[in-house]
Amino acid sequence: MIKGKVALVGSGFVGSSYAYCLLNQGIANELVIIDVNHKKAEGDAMDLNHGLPFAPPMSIYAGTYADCKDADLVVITAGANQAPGETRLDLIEKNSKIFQSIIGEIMKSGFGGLFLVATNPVDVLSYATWKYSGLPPERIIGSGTILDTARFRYMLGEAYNVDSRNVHAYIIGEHGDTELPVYSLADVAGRPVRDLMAQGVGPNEQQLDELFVNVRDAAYHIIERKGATYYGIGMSLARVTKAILRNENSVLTLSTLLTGQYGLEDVYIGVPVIINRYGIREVIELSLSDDEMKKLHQSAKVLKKANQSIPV
Ligand code: 6V0
Repeated sequence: MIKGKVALVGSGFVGSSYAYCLLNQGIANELVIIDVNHKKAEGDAMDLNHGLPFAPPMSIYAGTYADCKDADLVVITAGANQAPGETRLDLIEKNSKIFQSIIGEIMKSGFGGLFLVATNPVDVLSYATWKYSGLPPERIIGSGTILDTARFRYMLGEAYNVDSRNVHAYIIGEHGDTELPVYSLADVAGRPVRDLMAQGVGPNEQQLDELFVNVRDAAYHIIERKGATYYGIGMSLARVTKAILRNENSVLTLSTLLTGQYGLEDVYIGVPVIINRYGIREVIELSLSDDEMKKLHQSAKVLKKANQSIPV
């Protein structure tokens, strides 16, 4: 029986937004919050506990790495975020050092569950977590392009004036500047976007290109305005947590180790996967167009190069 215990490492903007979603949606039974700034973790735990009279029961407290021992899932959102103008890949040096020590501490606790990584650059740090933990790759999950896919579906929903939950479309590749939209397989309630375009319904080719650029650059646009992005990713991480704790076998675009799928290997990258309580059950291999496949390989090339700068 799954205990429903989550350990959150990093209670900044992203971590605390995630914790708030867990509480509101009644996803976990227990949440331990760990942060190098222990007072912040304590303050968040107190604040969240005061919402319990209005939410499903849950145990929330500030703790230490020893509390990871019996967690089903450790979610990592610790580390630096992008300053205006900074790319996600610019964060490798700072955040991989932080990860080296965090993962070591978590493994020392005797932890035997799943990791969900959100800190940027998320694909590189998921790869680093796999290397540092020594766990099987299916147990290390990166948030990958789940948020980009959500942004894509939201913007397509707006463009067609249809509920975004009836839009089926993926962003894959790096969670960052080389990500790509899979327009060849995108559909609105079963009607392919390409067919709709041919019928003159909804956005034309140029407008679809612009829509994707807005998805890809959304973080820059938000950071420019408010300094950080956190609600969208908080909800995305809660969605993954639900799929894991409730053993849903859901399809989400997450960062996973490829072992030959799409002709790629030894790289963590965002693709649709089936996820359940054991982690990544299966990578879904989409029938990409030649151009999409070329772009995915280009994105993987950038990530593989970045992986070389992880300290070992
Ligand atoms: P933040 O608000 O600065 O929070 C970071 C937290 O990490 C702070 O509370 C720190 O005290 C804590 N921390 C730092 N070092 C350590 C350590 N060694 N051990 C424990 N805790 C530590 O940043 P924010 O929450 O805005 O962003 C966190 C990370 O999420 C950044 O790398 C962002 O780039 C990344 N995001 C990832 C997204 C995704 O889609 N995957 C989306 C948005 C942000």
